[in-house]
Amino acid sequence: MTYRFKTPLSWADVTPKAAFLNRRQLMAGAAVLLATPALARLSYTPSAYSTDEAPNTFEEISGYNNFYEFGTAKEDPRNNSRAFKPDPWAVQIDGLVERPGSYDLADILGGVALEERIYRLRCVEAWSMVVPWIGFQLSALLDRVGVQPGAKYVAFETVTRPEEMPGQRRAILDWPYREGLRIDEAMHPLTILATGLYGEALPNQNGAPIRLVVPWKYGFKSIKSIVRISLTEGEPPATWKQMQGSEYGFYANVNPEVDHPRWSQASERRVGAGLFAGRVPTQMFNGYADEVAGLYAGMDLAKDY
Ligand SMILES: Nc1nc2c(c(=O)[nH]1)N[C@H]1C(S)=C(S)[C@@H](COP(=O)(O)O)O[C@H]1N2
Ligand SMILES: [Mo]
Repeated sequence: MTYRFKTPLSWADVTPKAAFLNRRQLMAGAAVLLATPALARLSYTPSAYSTDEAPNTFEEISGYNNFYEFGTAKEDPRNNSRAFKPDPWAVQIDGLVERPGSYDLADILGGVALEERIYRLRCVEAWSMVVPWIGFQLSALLDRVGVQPGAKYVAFETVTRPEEMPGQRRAILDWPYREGLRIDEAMHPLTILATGLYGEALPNQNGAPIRLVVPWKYGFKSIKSIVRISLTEGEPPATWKQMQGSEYGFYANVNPEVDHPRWSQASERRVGAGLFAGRVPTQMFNGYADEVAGLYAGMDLAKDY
């Protein structure tokens, strides 16, 4: 990692590692932290939004990925992303905003407080993990650039760099990868932009240097390596919906009662859980129903999947 984050807190201001270790006396988590002391650490505070479930190991989180820009096999993103350069980085913010422009990542990070958010991640393919993200609420950034009253959606775009992303040299998807949220979903406190995990800058394969995380939705909504955020009036294009709209909707809320046309969504395989664990039941809104069910009051979730 060659780049540094500018944060309002210094490392001495918080004791995230101690807090982290106290919270989970798990040898697996501790071993990962202790095994990587050399890398630059980010300053952050713990969050009440974190789950108490045991996080997956760094090895699992950074070795089993979906990031088709680097290939479609789970090990491709790690193996094929070594030449990707997440620094320097800028995000264009435009559309229905008061202060549009190209924002350097350092500028964005200078105005936010990083938090650790330990979230469940549920892929539409019916596997899941628990990831200790480092990030900040998307709402903090949107408030800073000023959302105009007419904005009803937020659109996101991944970087286009076929020279660094071998998957983009093939027509696997309609590049660039695009995703979107309704404005109330984007402003929800659970919705974050992640810049790290396990206390360190994001590995390239996890969407360096900045990616979306929306924990109550299927993983494909959590778009990686973002270079553009646009506030729009109409529903923005979403890559998987455009590709196969009968299987992947705009909302993509985790829902054990609405099956994928080709497989059940009632249960999931927790990656790395071993032979004993088997499958665990999938929870409504991935376990975040108390926080987000109200966003969808009156909607038919089988129709607006
Ligand atoms: N740009 C981009 N973002 C992406 C994807 C992708 O292929 N390209 N895959 C999505 C899918 S399907 C999932 S499950 C998550 C996986 O995130 P992870 O590899 O960090 O676990 O990233 C999402 N974001
Ligand atoms: Mo996914």
